[in-house]
Amino acid sequence: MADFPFTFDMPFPRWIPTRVDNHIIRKLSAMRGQYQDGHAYEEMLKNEDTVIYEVYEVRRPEIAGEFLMGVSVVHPGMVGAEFFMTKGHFHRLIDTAEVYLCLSGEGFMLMETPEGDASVNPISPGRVLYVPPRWAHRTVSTSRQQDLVFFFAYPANAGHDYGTIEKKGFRKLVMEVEGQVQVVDNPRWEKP
Ligand code: M6P
Ligand code: ZN
Repeated sequence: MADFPFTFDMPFPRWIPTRVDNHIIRKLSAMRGQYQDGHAYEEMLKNEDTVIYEVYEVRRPEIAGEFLMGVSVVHPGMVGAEFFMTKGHFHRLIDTAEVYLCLSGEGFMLMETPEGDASVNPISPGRVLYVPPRWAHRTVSTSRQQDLVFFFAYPANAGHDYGTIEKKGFRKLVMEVEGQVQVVDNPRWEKP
């Protein structure tokens, strides 16, 4: 049976799709080892397993030719001096790209390749960001009050590879330094 075209809406101001097949809720406990300040992380977790981000997926069969889509919401907050962020991943099929459209909030997309290239792009409402094949990607929410919300689409057979990132994190961190949002080098990546 052939698939029929379909539509869904992302109503302002929350942008949550009217069609959601899977709702992922990622809490602090799923992020162990990712934040630089391990002490701040453990103290925060003792108090509450805070929701860091949520993904509203519009699922499709995980086969070549299909797209997976959805809306991600990264809540405002910090672990120590580091802003809330997604786990981040390479695609298991590393030669696959992804497209993002920022809908509200503000933040950064951290990206890097296995070869050591790194790119940090600010994102704000209306901005489209293209993640080319081979670039790992992580979103960071830097607003004090607002959720960072964005639409995404990527090949349905791409898959996620979290293991590589879990070892050392991304090469760059987004921190608050002297009251300012700053992108700094991750000390876990030694200098060349
Ligand atoms: C984006 C997309 C999703 C991803 C989500 C959360 O919305 O890239 O594929 O699942 O961010 O990021 P992560 O999977 O790294 O936790
Ligand atoms: Zn991806």
